[in-house]
Amino acid sequence: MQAALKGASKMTNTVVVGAMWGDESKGKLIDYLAHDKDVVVRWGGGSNAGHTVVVDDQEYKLHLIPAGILHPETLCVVADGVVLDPASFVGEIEHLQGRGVTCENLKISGNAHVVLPYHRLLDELEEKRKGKKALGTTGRGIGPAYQDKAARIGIRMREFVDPDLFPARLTEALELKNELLTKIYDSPALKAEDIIAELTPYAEALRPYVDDTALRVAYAAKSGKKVLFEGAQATLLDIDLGTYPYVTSSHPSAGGSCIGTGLGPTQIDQIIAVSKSYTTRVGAGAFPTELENEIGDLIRDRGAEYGTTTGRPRRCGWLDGVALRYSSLVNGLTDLYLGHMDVLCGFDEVKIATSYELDGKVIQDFPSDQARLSRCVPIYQTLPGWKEDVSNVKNYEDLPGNARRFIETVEALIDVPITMISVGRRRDQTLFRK
Ligand code: 2SA
Ligand code: MG
Repeated sequence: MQAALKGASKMTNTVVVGAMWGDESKGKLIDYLAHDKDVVVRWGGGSNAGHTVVVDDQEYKLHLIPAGILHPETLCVVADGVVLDPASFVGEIEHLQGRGVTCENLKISGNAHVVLPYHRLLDELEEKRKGKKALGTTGRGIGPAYQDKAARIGIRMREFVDPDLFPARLTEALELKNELLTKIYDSPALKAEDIIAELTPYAEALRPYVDDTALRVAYAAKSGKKVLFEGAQATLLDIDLGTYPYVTSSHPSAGGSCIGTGLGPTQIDQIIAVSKSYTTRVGAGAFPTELENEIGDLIRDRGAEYGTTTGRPRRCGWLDGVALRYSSLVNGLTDLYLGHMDVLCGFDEVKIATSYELDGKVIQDFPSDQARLSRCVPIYQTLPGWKEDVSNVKNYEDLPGNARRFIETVEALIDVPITMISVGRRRDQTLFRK
């Protein structure tokens, strides 16, 4: 760590968020932006996230480790707001190391909370209990882990890797969990000694990575280093700003990037959201532009719309410009990165929802609550499609006119510049407009 420094940084600290309900291919943009950043920070979520990064035709699937790990010089930080599943994290480190990726620059906040076996179990049991009202969680124990954090009974990484603290903390926490398991869910009690024995090897493996990351990030930024905040999940899954209760339990919107990471809001000068040129959602909850027909199926097939984490088929629909405008506003976006333009080619016409009809009235603004959103019917602007394959296009000007028209229509609708466009999964399939 460094001592206090005089003089200010020139900033260029960038936040990347998912614009809609996730799976926007943030990993590709993060990988691209990471090459000239010094620090990459993951601020929230857990192994419910999944980023696929393709480098030289090699595919890397990352869940908890920031995508910056593929750049050996970059400091990769798992910050306070993350809930970390030890087995999953160690598995990821081993997988990366097995493929020649060094994890020496990886740091985990001692304040990050641990996802324990009972969190996964309770996630599963609670979904079953809800039956038809299930949220469609990823089953990774995320909600129950954040519940314990908010209730101030969670176990943090620093305690987890300390053999003098963890057994007592776990035994204490388990008393309450066993009450829940046996009395509410009619499930057998768990034994503390079994969990301790199962997790001790992971605690040992993770101990060297645990650090005071907020200070490390703050000092790095102060000394002029550039920080990239890597969002997981997406804005409409934010526990406050999203489509509650069909949300995750963290803050994936841009504001969340400042919580527990070491940088304050004044130090962020670029906020980029990633959106596809259509919309997808996994799990339950309202989705006004969903296409439960052959067009939706075609988008799913062409876009390989299946979850990185759970393999679940994603619900697909036309681009929801009303939701995207909301996301642009509440994130304070400086840029939008529009992806999957290659998937959208081949249609005679393509559509963008520009407003909704709600209870007989036309509305322009996105209602983020489930009750109103589920009654919204999208009103579309229809545009001519493009048949040309765009996956090898290198310059914006060389895109088919109808593809450019689509992009410029979205841009006008959200009033945020679309500065980057993706036409394929590889690093080189990206067009820049600045
Ligand atoms: P949870 O498990 O408690 O966070 O689930 C609550 C809701 O949040 C949704 N959710 C997601 N939606 C899209 N992508 C997610 N992550 C993976 C990824 C997707 C995957 O980033 O690729 O692999 O399936 C993600 N994580 C949570 C979830 O569907 C619930 O609606
Ligand atoms: Mg994803």
